[in-house]
Amino acid sequence: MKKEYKKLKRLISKSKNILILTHKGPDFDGFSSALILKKVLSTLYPKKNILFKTNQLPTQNIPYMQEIQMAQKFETENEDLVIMVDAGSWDICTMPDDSIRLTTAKVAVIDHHNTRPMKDIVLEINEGMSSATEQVIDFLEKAYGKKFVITKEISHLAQIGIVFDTGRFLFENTKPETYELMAKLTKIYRLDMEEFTYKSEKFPLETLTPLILFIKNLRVKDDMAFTFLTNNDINSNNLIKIGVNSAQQFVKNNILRYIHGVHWGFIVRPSYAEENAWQVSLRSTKGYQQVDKIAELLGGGGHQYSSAAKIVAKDGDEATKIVLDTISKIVPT
Ligand SMILES: [Mn+2]
Repeated sequence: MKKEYKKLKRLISKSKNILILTHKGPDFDGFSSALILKKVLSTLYPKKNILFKTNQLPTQNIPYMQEIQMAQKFETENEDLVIMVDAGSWDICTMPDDSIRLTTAKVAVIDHHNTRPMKDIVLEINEGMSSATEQVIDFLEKAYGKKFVITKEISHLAQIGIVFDTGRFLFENTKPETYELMAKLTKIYRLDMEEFTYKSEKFPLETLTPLILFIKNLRVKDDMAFTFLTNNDINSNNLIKIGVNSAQQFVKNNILRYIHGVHWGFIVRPSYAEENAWQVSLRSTKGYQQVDKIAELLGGGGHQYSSAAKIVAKDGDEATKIVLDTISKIVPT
């Protein structure tokens, strides 16, 4: 067995109270990896107290949802082991004033992102798999052998996590091992991918007005497109967070790179977590622009072709100007 697997197995068996966390605003990989780990460990160790806490529920019904413990604040209690899945730091999982950050418990990470985890963890399991879900399943299989049984529900959850994080196997993170695992999972239960994707792409009605404004504000410069919202757009149209965020997602995923002649771009939206803070998301088509370099210059980070940063500015057009200035420093025109 891999060294890190052995180490985590030993830590789990020594701990009485285990807390599982994932990133804020969890996606289906976050929920699936956490719920599989929680459910399987609770079955293997019925005497242990194992909790999975998060701040919001999934947007679709998924197996074992009732196992989620909702928490607006993450407080330190009696935990002796914290396991972060699909994330590698307190910043990604909790708010600055959550007392869990001061825990004396050991912290372990199971992730698949290529960002480095925070320093004070005892171990990281991350082999760059398709998803945290695939990494959790691999750990459970290797560490517990026949004792780990893939039930219909576990199979369902696992497929949700993998299908979501690989964009239905279109992304490069899909490996031969991912297909091998999928073959095994679908023999037990077959996820209706069409229905799952349809449901996960639905959006609230409040998306439409900010969507029109994002499109109206969109500009094209060479092979790049960008757009933003201003305070005036937001206030005079009474835009709300849920609509703005979902419109931003839509533009980012379906419009920015899809105009003829355009291969990359960015979108600016209000951060909502802080005053005068704006969130910029950058996207590029493979081989065109390494947007992580731009995000890093802006104090953010991410993947080569998908990255983000937070910008301090009074208005969205001002934040956009900051991004454009940064781009002009490294992108030859
Ligand atoms: Mn993930």
